[in-house]
Order: sequence, then C-alpha cells, then structure tokens
Amino acid sequence: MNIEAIREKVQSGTRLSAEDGVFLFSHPDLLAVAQLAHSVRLKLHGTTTYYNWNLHLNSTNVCEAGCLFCSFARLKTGMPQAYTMKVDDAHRWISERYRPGMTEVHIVNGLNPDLPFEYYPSLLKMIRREFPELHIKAFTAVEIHYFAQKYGMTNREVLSLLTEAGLGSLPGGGAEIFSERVRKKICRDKASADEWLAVHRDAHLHGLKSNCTMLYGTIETIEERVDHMLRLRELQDETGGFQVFIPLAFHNEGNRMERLPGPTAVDDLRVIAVSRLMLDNIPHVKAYWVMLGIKTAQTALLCGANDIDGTVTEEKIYHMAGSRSPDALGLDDIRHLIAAAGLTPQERTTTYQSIERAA
Ligand code: V47
Repeated sequence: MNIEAIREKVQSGTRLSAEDGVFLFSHPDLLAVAQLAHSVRLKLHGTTTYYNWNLHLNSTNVCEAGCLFCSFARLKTGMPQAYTMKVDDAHRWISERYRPGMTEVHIVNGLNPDLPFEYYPSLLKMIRREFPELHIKAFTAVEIHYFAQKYGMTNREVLSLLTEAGLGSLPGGGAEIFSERVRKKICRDKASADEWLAVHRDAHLHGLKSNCTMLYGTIETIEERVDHMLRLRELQDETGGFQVFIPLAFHNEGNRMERLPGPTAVDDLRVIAVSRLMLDNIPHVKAYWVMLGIKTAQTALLCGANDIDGTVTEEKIYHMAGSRSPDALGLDDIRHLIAAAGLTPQERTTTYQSIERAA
C-alpha cells in the first residue's frame, strides 16, 4: 500500500478500509495525509468554516463513574470541590453569562446518584422558559444510559421526556475509545461502547441529531482508533444522525493518568486528518479549540477540520485537566483565526444552519 493508492481511492469516492486507516496513522509524511484530508474538506465544504455562539454549563460534577482520565468529577456529594447547582443556581449562572444573540447552551454533567430524575427536565424547562433563543444540546449518551438504568426507563422513554422538556440534540462526549481492553482500564464504571452506540441509535430514530467524539492519547493503539472510527461510520450508515466528529486529545493534569504525556500537535493534526478521510459519511469534523489550543486548532482547519466550535464561555472539563486555552473566545477572535488561515468564517446554529447577522 502507498499514499498514492489511497489518494486514488479518495478521489474516486471508494471507501477506505481499516488497513488504509492504520496506514494513514503510520505514514511518516504527515503533510501528505493532511493535504489529502484538506482536499476532501474543500470538496465537501469549500473554504466555509463554522463556529457558533455558545455557552457551557456543567450543573453538577458529582459523578459515580471514576474514569481515570477525568479531572472534573468528584465521586461524592460533600467532597472538596464537589458541587451541584439547584435549578435556580443554574438560572443565575446562565443569566450572568448569557448575551442576546447566543444560540446554544451545551450541558454535560457527572453521573450524580443523589438527584431525582425530575431535576433534568426541570433544568431544561427553566432554560426553555427563560432563554428561549438557546438550543439545548445536553447530556452525553453515558448520562442518558445512566438515567435509563437508574430511574428504570428505556433510553427512548428518557429521550422523549427530555425532548418534551426542551432537549434539542445530544453532545458527543462519553464515547472515549470503544475498545473493550481500554475501557476496562480507564472507564469501567459507565456505559459500554455498545450501550453508547445504542443511545445514539435511539436518539437518531427519535429524530434527534447528535455529535460523536473519540478520546485519544491515553493507552489506545492505532488499530483501536481506527476500529472506533469504523464503528461510528457503521452506525452513521444506518441512521445518518451524526452531525460532527470531534477528536478529544487527552489532557493529563489533575487526574490519575498524569504519568502519560498526552498527544503532541503532530498527533492532533494527524487524528483530524485521518478522521476526515475515514469518516466519509459524517459531514463535519470539529477542531475544538479549548482542547487543541488556539494555534493547533487553527492549523487543524487546513488538515481536514471545518468547524472550530464556539465562544464556549467558561469550560471546566479541559481547564481542570490542564488546558491553557482562554476561558472563552470572542466572536471577532474566532472570525479572525479562521480568516487568517485563508478560510471563510460562517456562524452556524447547533444543527449547522447558517446564521447571517447584520454587520
Ligand atoms: O466525555 C474528559 C472528555 C468529554 C478529559 O458535542 C477528556 O459538540 C481529554 O464531549 N482529557 C466531554 N478529554 C467534552 C465533549 C465535547 C466537547 C465539546 C463539544 C462537544 C460537542 C463535546 O471530554 C468527555 C471525555 O471524553 N474528557 N476528561 C481529559 N482529561
């Protein structure tokens, strides 16, 4: 196999195999892989590069899962730094940060054993009532699975109660890496790969769009990364409900995997490029600037990514794990980063409708 053979496959629209994926991860010429991925991104989206105006809320960090890579969660209510916002606290928290024109709130929480199910629909209803312009992208598949188990419902019952209360789509977190071997070591106490995929299948059948992710740079092999991508590709063939793939680079501060160095910029750019090439049926690839750092995220936009996420406003999960990115980016900063890469900034909604605003 060589890169030319892969280029021909890509140009003729032939699907890449697992072996091709492993080859792309091992090929010494990163720039050749990135250039090929960039050509696919140009074909799909031209120079259009998406961003959104959003805000992150983590209303509780109490989590009974104990994933080794997580610096955000606290195992029990009452432990130092453990917190749970009441719905009124969450209202205040959003009010202090909300600006007219914002379009999305992204909510991810711990698996908190001390809350009744009603907490979640109440939170969504409060946001829908008080901030009706915000699309609510909330609760990873791991959380939905946990609600179903803990409160004795099916995924579909949970999804329909949450949708009635205002849920608009699901974020992509909690997928980590689908390999059984790795999950057993780093995140054994939560939804399995099949359970994560089942929630997304159910969400798509229920009419919700969702995102998908892959945590890389812990103990996974290249083959396990490729297997992860192929499992997402397979579900996408079935449902078409994934909007965007977001690779998530392991950050090593404040967690139990501190001895691992975490990925370098070259690893980051390669994962972006290979995912653009392998995930031929997922429309968008996101370079999440909080996780990559601003400069690597900007470079990733020339290696296959066509989305940089949004203003974010007070991210906790990566900052507690050592991210040195700022707390938030302004809309002008985002547009400048994109334009300086020779690309065209385009504000979007959570579901990738373009937003035009008067200058
Ligand atoms: O599920 C946690 C990951 C995820 C660490 O859908 C870590 O648009 C690296 O999913 N190092 C949450 N990764 C974030 C997430 C996300 C972010 C932005 C946009 C979207 C979207 C989704 O972060 C977790 C886990 O996979 N994570 N700790 C860490 N130390």
